[in-house]
Amino acid sequence: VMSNPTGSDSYANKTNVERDAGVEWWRDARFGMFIHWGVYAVPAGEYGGKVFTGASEWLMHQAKIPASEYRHFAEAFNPVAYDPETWVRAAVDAGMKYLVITAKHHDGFALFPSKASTWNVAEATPYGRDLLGPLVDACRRAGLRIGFYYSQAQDWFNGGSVFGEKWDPVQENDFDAYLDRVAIPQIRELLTTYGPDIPAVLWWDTPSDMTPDRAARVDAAVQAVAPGMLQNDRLGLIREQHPGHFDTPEQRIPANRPGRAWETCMTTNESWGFCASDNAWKPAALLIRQLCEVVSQGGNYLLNIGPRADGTFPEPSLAALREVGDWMRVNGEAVHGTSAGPFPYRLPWGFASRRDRMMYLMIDEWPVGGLLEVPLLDLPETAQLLSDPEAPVGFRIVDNVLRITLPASAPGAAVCVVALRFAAE
Ligand code: JFZ
Repeated sequence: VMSNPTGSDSYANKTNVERDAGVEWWRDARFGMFIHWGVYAVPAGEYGGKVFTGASEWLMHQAKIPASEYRHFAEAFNPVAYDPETWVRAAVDAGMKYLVITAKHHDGFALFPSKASTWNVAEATPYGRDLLGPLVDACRRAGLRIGFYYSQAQDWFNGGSVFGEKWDPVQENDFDAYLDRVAIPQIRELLTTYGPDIPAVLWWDTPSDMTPDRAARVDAAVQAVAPGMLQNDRLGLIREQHPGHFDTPEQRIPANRPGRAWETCMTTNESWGFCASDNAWKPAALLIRQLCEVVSQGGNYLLNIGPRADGTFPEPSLAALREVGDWMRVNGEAVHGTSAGPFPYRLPWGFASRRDRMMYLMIDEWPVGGLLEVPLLDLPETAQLLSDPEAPVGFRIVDNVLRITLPASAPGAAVCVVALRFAAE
């Protein structure tokens, strides 16, 4: 229980099994969609005739735009083409099991109606109504879990924390007053408006100015309405006492850490929010390889989309999602419900995951002549290529190494999965 970080029920005193209670669905999911959406999709990384590269959701900060100017982007934010069913279908078809959306990012703009600040979609935009509710409903219908990203500390518009130098008088505010006036009431709104299991996750971020005391205050507000709420490690609590339920190594894939849940978030190009000048789209084959590597090390992969201001996904990210989905329909059993494979590092040919008696070899570098060497001493009962179950696959143990004989050349460009089934113990 996070509200009592120093008591006997503190995180530090819990076993890994206790720590994981409530996290099982999340671990089994393995693959989710991150969505960064807000009024920053209107300027899309451009201001005053200047193009800003990097994270477009940071434009207000990068270009030092005063709140009185920045609010004009909200007047142009009218996502009439927003159709949450389409978003959810894209996620489900890609093999994703959950979705995390920016309820409020660092620019302080809320995608939901809020009594705590008029800087929200219902009051500051011509669209004039909630964006989260319809998405929650679409997720529910599709059996997708939905989590909320909430920038609890940084808020450049409502008097919260500012990274580096301030540039607007609205930022000269008492941080504790901001927490009480905006952050905590909005968190309560998010936890009480959409139903008992919504959100499924709270995704905190960049806890600058969040002392452990302040973090405990925010957490107490969470626990009061949603005890046990699944949270990431970016609230700002003292790590040894309660680091949240999962780590969030960002844009990077760490080595195997059994016992501790974690999630790597990645962008489909280089920005999180929609950025008109960013054409550095990652090929689907790379996204698939990253997913495999994360899963092989026991983590979750949260793949980000930055929707346009009109409410649609950029075509290149839709194309990537479709390709990932094609791969997942064939190979998804190597991802969903699996845990880390036995190798805490990359093998010359790729990665491995496992579930019960199954082990999945995820091959991204086809071995010369199709001769795959796996440092294992157990002989499987069966070995099968998921993309071509009829293809002959030989296996035997030679010199303490499991040798698998595959077709001489790779059947396709993307990661190819060999499923091994071992005898019951
Ligand atoms: C944060 C945000 O500032 C950013 O806009 C985006 O929402 C991203 C998902 O999270 O940026 C970070 C947070 C943590 C690290 C790097 C960027 N980190 O731990 O390296």
